[in-house]
Amino acid sequence: MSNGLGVVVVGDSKVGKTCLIQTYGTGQYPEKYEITVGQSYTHDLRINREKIEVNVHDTGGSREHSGVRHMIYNKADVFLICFSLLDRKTFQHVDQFWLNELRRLRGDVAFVIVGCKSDMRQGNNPYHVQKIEGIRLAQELGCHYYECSAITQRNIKEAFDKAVKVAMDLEPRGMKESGGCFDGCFSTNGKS
Ligand SMILES: Nc1nc2c(ncn2[C@@H]2O[C@H](COP(=O)(O)OP(=O)(O)OP(=O)(O)O)[C@@H](O)[C@H]2O)c(=O)[nH]1
Ligand SMILES: [Mg+2]
Repeated sequence: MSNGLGVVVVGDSKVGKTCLIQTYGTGQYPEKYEITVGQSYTHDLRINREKIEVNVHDTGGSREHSGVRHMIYNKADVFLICFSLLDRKTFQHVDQFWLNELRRLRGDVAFVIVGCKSDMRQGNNPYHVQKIEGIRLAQELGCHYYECSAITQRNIKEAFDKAVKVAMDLEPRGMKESGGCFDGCFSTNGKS
């Protein structure tokens, strides 16, 4: 593996991490679900005309893969913490489990929160997570927040670009410093 910039993607099992990464890399939505243990991909990104090599590391969300996952954490310059917009439990785990784990093992980490599967989210479903709830969590935690869909490709490049810029210190980590980037637009009131 080269010395590029490391983006490690974490979150509960089946929230959509692998589909997000593969759609980002290839533009193709994976046809079937396969559990991830650990997988890495290299992409070249252009930021301010500079070519940046980005190593994206996929991880498995299940507890049984935590050993492999913890080794991958050492490769991170920034984390994407993913949850499913269709499953409130996975949203609660963002800070209650994932951020705790990252801080315990890596200290003061840079991260971006990503709500996956926005194509299926319903405004009147109490199990689904609404945009304002994601924004509020990002405001509390002082990070950027994106809602993405691997099916429609909505916001995927934007989320990865932002993570890379945060890792390179080209942009603040989020809300506390800058007003925050929520779902691809700058706003502090939840509207887009
Ligand atoms: N509607 C919708 N479904 C999605 C989306 N992304 C993923 N899925 C579905 O969600 C399931 C899990 O997707 P994965 O990307 O494999 O989930 P994962 O988070 O990588 O899961 P683990 O590897 O087990 O940790 C699959 O059946 C996907 O087809 C999306 O953007 N929209
Ligand atoms: Mg996976």
